[in-house]
Amino acid sequence: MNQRDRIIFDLKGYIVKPGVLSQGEVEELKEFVLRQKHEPDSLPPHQRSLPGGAFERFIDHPAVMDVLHDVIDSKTERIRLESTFLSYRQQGEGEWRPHAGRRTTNPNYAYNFHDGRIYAGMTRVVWELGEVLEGKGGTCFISGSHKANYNIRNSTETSLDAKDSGIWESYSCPPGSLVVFSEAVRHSADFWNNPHNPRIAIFCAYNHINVRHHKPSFAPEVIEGLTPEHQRFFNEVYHPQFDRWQEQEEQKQQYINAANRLGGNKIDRGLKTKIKSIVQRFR
Ligand SMILES: O=C(O)CCC(=O)C(=O)O
Repeated sequence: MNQRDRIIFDLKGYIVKPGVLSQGEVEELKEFVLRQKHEPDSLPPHQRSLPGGAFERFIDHPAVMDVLHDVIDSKTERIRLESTFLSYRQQGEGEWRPHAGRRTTNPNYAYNFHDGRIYAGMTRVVWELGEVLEGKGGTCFISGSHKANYNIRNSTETSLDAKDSGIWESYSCPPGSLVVFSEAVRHSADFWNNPHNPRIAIFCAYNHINVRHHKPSFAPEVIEGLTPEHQRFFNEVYHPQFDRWQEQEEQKQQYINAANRLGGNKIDRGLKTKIKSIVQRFR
């Protein structure tokens, strides 16, 4: 992320990156998710729901990882994708349901800043595949509320939550834009009111590999159909150091096998003793 985006994300709890995708990419993705919605049986089983099929390469799209590396963890192996869904709204559809907001120690979506960097928990990445007009149905935010000190969730000042309270923000953006927000910021869906097009948005919830907010609900065949690099985003909640131990164990075994093979050959006795002692040390 560039410094400007970092500052804005920290200040507001969300950023909008307009026009990240080309028109061709938007059309391809839109057509695909609408096919998943309307004719899933026309697709092979591993592509019938998100994150499968044409969406797969967007799991770790460079523009997404650029933000997540700065707000969740600098290492891709420590980032999980725990939920994806399509939000499709026609004119008039939607709801006003403010939620989250305020400082929280809940590790699922706590927002922290420490030692010069952001440590966000659950972070929503939204691919807006249609045009969004400000105040006409895009996600709404109370800017800065991820750091609010007063309890704005159960506030007696309920008027804060009214859409016309004057503290809610929204955005305009062209198709193919990215909206990224901390789940800790107070936000709400809205009623879609753009006469030109429906809302077609793909919502993704990323999190640190050590925590999870959502109950897992991905279709196993979809995850199995992804490449190993993408499957990694759907690992269980654990620390990736366990992967490294397993890798080290496997490597050790390979050395032992290679050394044993070598030791079986006709070679200098001194070298054989050396190999034996190395194998001994590995055990
Ligand atoms: O539908 C929207 O615009 C917002 C969805 C939402 O509230 C959420 O992802 O937590």
